[in-house]
Amino acid sequence: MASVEMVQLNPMGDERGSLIALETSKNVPFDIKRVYYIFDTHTDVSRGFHAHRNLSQFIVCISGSCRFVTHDGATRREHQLNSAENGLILSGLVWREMHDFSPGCVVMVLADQIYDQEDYIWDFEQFLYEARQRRAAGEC
Ligand code: T46
Repeated sequence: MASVEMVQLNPMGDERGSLIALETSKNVPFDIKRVYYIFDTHTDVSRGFHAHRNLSQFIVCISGSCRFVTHDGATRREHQLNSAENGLILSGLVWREMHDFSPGCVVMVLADQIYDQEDYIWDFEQFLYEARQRRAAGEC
């Protein structure tokens, strides 16, 4: 089942500032096996341009902003990631691209699988083909 969902996170603030906790089963809907973060991206480049066959991710732009594009095989969506108080949850077969990085943008990603190069689909037509196959099989 492919799914793309933007969620609001609740900061626990006091006079010193803000803090957001991400916890499995509380606001992260999977067991976290890997965390990575994307930073120092040049503002004139785009990233991603692939899908994953078996991966769920929780994506938070913790500083700066970028434009995140998703495609679930039927619908293309654009998401402005510009707040540490928003999380983008992707699961199932979802194409993703990242564009328009601001200077100093930091994107943190929690994932339910360890890194596996074999999980990537780099070709958009192949992605659409596999997404259609899954839909025909009633998987999404
Ligand atoms: C995604 C978006 C948001 C690793 O060694 N371990 C890792 O866990 C990852 C994610 C990457 N790498 C290596 C592989 C490449 O040599 O780091 C290099 C850059 O990775 P990649 O080209 O996949 O980065 P992005 O920014 O295009 O995409 C990444 C994730 O791969 C992807 O799953 O959803 O961030």
